[in-house]
Amino acid sequence: MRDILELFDAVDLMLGSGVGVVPPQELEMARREVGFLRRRAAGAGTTLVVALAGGTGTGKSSLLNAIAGEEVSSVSRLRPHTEHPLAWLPEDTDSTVVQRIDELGVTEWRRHTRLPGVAVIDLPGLDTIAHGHREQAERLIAGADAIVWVVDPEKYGDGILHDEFLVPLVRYRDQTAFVLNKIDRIGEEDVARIVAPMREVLVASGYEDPIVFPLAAAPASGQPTAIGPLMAHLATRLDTKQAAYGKLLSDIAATIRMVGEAARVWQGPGEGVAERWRTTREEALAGLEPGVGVSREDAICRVEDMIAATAADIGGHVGDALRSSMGTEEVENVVTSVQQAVAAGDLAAARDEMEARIGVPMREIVARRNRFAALVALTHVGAHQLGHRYEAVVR
Ligand SMILES: Nc1nc2c(ncn2[C@@H]2O[C@H](COP(=O)(O)OP(=O)(O)OP(=O)(O)O)[C@@H](O)[C@H]2O)c(=O)[nH]1
Ligand SMILES: [Mg+2]
Repeated sequence: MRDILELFDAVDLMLGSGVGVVPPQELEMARREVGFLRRRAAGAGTTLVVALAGGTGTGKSSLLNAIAGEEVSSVSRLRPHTEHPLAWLPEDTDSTVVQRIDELGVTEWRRHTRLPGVAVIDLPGLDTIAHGHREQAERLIAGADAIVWVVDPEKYGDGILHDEFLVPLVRYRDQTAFVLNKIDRIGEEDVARIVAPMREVLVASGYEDPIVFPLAAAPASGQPTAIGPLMAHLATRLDTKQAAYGKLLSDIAATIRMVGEAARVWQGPGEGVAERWRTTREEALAGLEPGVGVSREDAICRVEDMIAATAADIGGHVGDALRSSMGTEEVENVVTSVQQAVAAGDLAAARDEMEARIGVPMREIVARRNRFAALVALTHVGAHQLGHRYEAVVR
């Protein structure tokens, strides 16, 4: 794959060939997701969209204000406070990025010239929001290029936030940074005492080498403390294109894996299907020869068993399709007709008929599935290849 548009075209082709292979609901979901990712790709690499996420009251809005150097987001001692996401965008933000944020349902905007190329979205606390809003917050996190996860000395070990958000978001680990806020409330040695176990938990959950910025966005007195390293990380260390493409490609790869799993392409029949059919066909034909003494029922059973075994190997949607397209009645009809040809001494015609009515359609179903599996593998590899091009790790 040479560029991301070529990858999207290949993914579209793969999804197109997934009809009848992937359950319709999953296929539709993947189509929608890929459409969204395509639009996201249009502006990727121009503005870094950073989502501020974390529990309520950890100081996300305060952090945005500290980054902005002025009050752009309302802060309160009362919990929960921020109800709707707020976007802080560079004046010259690419229109496709504006459209992407708009599409994610963000209605509150502030413009800035302070940190060129960086947009920040302040989210409501993830542990307090109602179901519909939670979905929106999840989509904003998924739709951002990078995530800054904010904790405070009280909330750094929240098990629910960890299990429900940090664990599933681990594939964005290269685009995620952590902030331990409110360090003015604790002593310097306590900072290390919190950061060390916090990093350990994150490493255990797959965040290989988590970056943690201890700071105070809104200390009880004075100016924000130790905000510089985070600002520098956003402005320079987090390469916009690399972060954007890394996350985008990880999302594409995840969607490809999702449809692949829905179609069960990772397991399934290998080359054995053709061989198994040939053996079954010949045994059934031999059994139908007059005088052999093997009953017609036996031939039906053999064919049915073979179809059932192949359908079970394939599993899922395609397995069901195979089973229903070759039910007992169809097998009985074929065997009856084949038996007549065998009785008339025309073994070649009998074999042809078995081929035409069972072998060929069955192999077609399997081939359709295998073609789809190949496209899944091809696009998945393509996403990783492109990751190399952009020097981004695709998870
Ligand atoms: N001491 C201290 N207090 C802070 C700091 N940062 C934020 N706070 C206070 O923590 C409280 C919550 O801050 P917010 O910024 O509203 O928190 P939030 O994460 O946006 O909360 P939600 O909008 O409810 O999700 C406020 O009373 C802030 O003044 C800090 O660095 N030090
Ligand atoms: Mg807030």
